[in-house]
Amino acid sequence: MTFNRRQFVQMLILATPAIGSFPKFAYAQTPTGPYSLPPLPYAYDALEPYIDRETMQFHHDKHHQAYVNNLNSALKKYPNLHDQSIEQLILNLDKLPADIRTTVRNNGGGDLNHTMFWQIMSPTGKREPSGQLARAIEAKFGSFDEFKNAFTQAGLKVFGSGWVWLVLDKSANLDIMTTANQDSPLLSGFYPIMGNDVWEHAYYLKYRNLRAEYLKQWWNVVNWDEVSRRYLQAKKAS
Ligand code: MN3
Repeated sequence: MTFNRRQFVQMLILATPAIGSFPKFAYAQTPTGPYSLPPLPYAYDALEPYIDRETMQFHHDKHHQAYVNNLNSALKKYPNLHDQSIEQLILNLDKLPADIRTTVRNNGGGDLNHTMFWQIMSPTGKREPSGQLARAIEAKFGSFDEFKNAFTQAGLKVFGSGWVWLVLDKSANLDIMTTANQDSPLLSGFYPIMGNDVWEHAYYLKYRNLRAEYLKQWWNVVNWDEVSRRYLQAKKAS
């Protein structure tokens, strides 16, 4: 399994001549550099009572902004990389100048992950998946509740800072995975359909040390229309 996934990523990278055209698998095109902080698609307090205004302000304006700033500052001396999307940078990490690899992994990952995170939450909308995504989740996990439970348990088990994900593999199969720090699932050949941030900065002001409660309440703000859109596009590209 691991070998196959590695091979797959290698294939993606080899198929990307000198950081050229973007691999088909990772369809999503974020803007090229220098990068900027995307505006939050709703008000800071829109996700209350589940995620509070202060957390959103700090998380978006301070934490996410810092990832963007660090990424731009690392790329400053490499103008030849400024036409790259963040997905391209992440998928081509091994080809980047050695002195910026870790910064791009952490801060490019941070920017990419958070840009998705704001979009896959919303104050309104359906609170469970429908259509093809709902059927795929049921086929893989048994039921939506079993999926939620498995995702929540995986999120609880992340030691330290990281993310829990629903991903799509190269054969268009869904799976749950976790990553440390700001690592994107793209690094290991999976496409992130949705992810929850389990860094303490995502929940500590409101939930303190109770990550389980945060993970449970987070289901109240998932934007299933956007998650479905990501699933269908990735599935088409896989
Ligand atoms: Mn975060």
